[in-house]
Amino acid sequence: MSADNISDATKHFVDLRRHMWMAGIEVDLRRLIWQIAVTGKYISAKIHESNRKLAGLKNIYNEEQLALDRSSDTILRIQLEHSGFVREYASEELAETIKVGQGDEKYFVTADPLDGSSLVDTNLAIGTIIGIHRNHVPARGRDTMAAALYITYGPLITFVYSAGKGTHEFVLNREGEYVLSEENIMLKERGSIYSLGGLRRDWTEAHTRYIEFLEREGYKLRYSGGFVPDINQVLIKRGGVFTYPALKNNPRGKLRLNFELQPMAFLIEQAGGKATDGLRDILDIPADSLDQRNPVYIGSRFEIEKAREFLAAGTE
Ligand code: AFP
Repeated sequence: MSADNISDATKHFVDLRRHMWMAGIEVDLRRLIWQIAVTGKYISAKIHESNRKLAGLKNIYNEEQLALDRSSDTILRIQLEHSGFVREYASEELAETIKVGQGDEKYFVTADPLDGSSLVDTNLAIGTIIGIHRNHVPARGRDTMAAALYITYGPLITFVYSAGKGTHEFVLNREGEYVLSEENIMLKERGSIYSLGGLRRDWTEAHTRYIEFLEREGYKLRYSGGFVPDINQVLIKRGGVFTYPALKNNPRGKLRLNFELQPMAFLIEQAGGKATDGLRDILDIPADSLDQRNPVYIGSRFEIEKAREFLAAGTE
């Protein structure tokens, strides 16, 4: 489906299910994506419930935060068990991949059920990140990924998905429907914002030179500390870069390949952008373990190519 198919006047009447059907996405995959979208509403309800409790119990915040991560994971796992399309489930909250199907289902799902949960008390946006694979995980993303999506819980709840036919955004309306808001999102060649993880004092020289280059070019700093809203910003503003680099004391960076980086790389590539660890495309990196971490530079093409150049020069 091309961006011209649905005009601004009519797109608010196209809901997620109809969009996936019109785009010709395979029936089991679109049912699974729909099931996850519905699950987003339950997780959002849990966040609201938890926030009310937190208001009066700030001193036990850490325990409450853990409970919220865990309950989001449980909600998601139960929904996937009931979907009938998922064989195995891997979650940032679990040490191992678990079986949720009978053994003949088509899909393998990875999840960061509630990314950025340390931001709940500040009322900044947080999110759920999902990867849908055709084979076992851990895996090299380009070999196995069928779809990816994230949900943002912010002033609005938005749902961004790609099943390999572009990247599209939906907004949950007051009637509880996900309606199309941005179809076939395409990043520009370059953007004007940068989002920087890690402490500056821990950056490598090559990374520091890259950031100084962006600063000379006039990039504006935009970092919330939540991967989902930070990536969403690059996508919706049509460009820029998010990076969580290799650090001097931690060369693998912070973010997890299977749970965070692969799904976002899939969505950004489908939107015409790029994602790299500095040398390889994120989707080309073999995953050896579930908790594998990698550095990341993700966003519009110009900034990611520049990151590659600066990092390559740094190793010469
Ligand atoms: P939490 O889920 O513990 O809040 O971590 C969030 C996160 O994994 C990701 O959403 C951010 O991009 C990254 O951490 C922020 O890390 P710093 O706190 O080091 O900036």
